[in-house]
Amino acid sequence: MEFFESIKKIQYEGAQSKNMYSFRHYNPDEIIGGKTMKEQLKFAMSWWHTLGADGTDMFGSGTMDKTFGGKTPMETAKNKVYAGFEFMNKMGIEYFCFHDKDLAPEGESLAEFQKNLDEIVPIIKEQMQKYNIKLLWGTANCFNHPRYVHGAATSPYADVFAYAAAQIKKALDITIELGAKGYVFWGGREGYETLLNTDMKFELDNMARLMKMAVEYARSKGYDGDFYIEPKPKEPTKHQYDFDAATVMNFLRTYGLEKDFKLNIEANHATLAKHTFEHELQIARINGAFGSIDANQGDEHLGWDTDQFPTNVYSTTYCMLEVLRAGGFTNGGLNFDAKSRRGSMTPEDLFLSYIAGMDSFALGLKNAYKIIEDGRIDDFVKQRYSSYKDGIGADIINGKAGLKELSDYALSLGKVDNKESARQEYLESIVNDILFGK
Ligand code: XLS
Ligand code: NI
Ligand code: NI
Repeated sequence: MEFFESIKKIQYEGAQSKNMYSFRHYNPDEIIGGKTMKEQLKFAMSWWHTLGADGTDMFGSGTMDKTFGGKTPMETAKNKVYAGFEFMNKMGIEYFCFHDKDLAPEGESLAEFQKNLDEIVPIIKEQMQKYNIKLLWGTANCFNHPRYVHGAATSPYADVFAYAAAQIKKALDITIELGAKGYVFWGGREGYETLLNTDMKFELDNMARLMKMAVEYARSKGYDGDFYIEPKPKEPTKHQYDFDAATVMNFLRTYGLEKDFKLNIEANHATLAKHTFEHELQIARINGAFGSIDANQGDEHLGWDTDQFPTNVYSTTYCMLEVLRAGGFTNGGLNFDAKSRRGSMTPEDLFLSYIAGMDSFALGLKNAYKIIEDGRIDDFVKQRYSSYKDGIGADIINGKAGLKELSDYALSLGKVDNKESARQEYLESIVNDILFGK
């Protein structure tokens, strides 16, 4: 059964093409920076948005049919597998990501949920082999159900902690079974509404405890992939514990988790934290924790996670600059944690949205590589810090000079007038020339 009959496999046609059902910039086999675009970008489909989100919002019901012809929850779950793989195959997407709850209905009990998953996972496995498609990462949805109203690992109630642990164990089993190299923790309800009822230290300790259990369990099963934390400052809780990349690094080091965990940076979460996407990526990179990316974009005018498909090419360029500087993806990739707008409700929109996102990242990759090749920006930054190469600067770096020596040195200087320009506009013009010049 074909679910997207009207659409054929999406091909690369080049920038001149007016066929919107083609890639104009993403040419999977073209080499950029020593690797094919396909290897550099490692695109992934998000199961939840693509096969689940039906346009429901706070003020209205769904505008899209995401049942894929299923008459029962299990039939729908099965059809989603076939529809999802048909979609990925037509898009030329080689990876996907899931929450446990995206794959199968929860049923009436945990046992039933696990039984349902056991029925669906073999079908996924078979489709993965058929299409040569891989799992980028798995995760457990420990935030939707009312039992998680006060948190999962950070719930004050031990039974809830145990339930979350059970979900995570099963999600890890599936992740390992499907051969992924990534497992994500996004703490949807791990945060607080008011400190008046919250023991923050206790909750953070427990959050770390559950992560440690996950690492121990997965390693004992031979899992050698990465664990990721996905920072987000707010939504759904008022204050999420994984606020931003820097906060998460501090958490990981406090609890000795930094060897097993890296970061999964989402563009829209950076926006909510009032950081740029590239800021969050750079924090991850300079801390040796660059892992994976949730590719989407937010809206500067709105205060929530709009999860739009990324089309801002400046943003994809600065993102890919960070990815290239980090040496590229290893176990991670670019997961489209993005959904078509509520008004873009046809199956065609799904394809058009992914094409837009993939082409925008292809442009970003090409631009980022050009910026590095051009070299003027890197040279400028290098030059800017060159006073630390020799003389007193080198003494500071090598630990030869302390406050006493620096004081003696400064007294000998006379006036220090700093008239070195930071050249921001010049640098921004270089970027524009590279992006839009011929
Ligand atoms: C929500 C998050 C979520 C994670 C996976 O804002 O982005 O979708 O990526 O649980
Ligand atoms: Ni995300
Ligand atoms: Ni998000």
